[in-house]
Amino acid sequence: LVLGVQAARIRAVRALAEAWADREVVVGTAIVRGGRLLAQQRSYPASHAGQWELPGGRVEPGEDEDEAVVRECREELGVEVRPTGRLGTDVPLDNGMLLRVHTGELTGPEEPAAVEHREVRWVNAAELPALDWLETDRVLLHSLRALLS
Ligand code: 9L3
Ligand code: MG
Repeated sequence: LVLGVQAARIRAVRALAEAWADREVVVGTAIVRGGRLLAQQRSYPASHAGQWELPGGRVEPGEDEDEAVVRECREELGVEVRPTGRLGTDVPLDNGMLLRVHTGELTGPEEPAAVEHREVRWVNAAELPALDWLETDRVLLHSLRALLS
């Protein structure tokens, strides 16, 4: 009986892990330069307009996460970024996907621009908590702050 219960537990944990691993990923990008993090202010949807987030978006079919980071930073900011690693934990999104944050550095001469956003801003560690972050991105503030110190 004990072994049966254990086996059932193991199956349940494995099923949960697989369901989690199957979730689609939205990448976020933590770009740091000179002790400041690049944040962008959303202009849509209305429910999130005015709130701040890390640049990024859905990983498209056939793309890996690094490629999604590079593409999203081009589309949203008009900059070239080199992905350098991962930051913090995955954050579950309301739509069933996972927000997964990568770190990156600017490699080109372009300055980030608010292409489809309201504003972009370089923020230091002290300014970080005062921004009205999306709830999902705010989860990562401790990790983001550590990146800046
Ligand atoms: N999202 C949350 N935090 C972020 C990003 C880039 C995205 N840093 C959420 C907002 C949307 C979904 O992920 O619900 C898809 O993002 P987008 O394609 O609207 O950027
Ligand atoms: Mg986006």
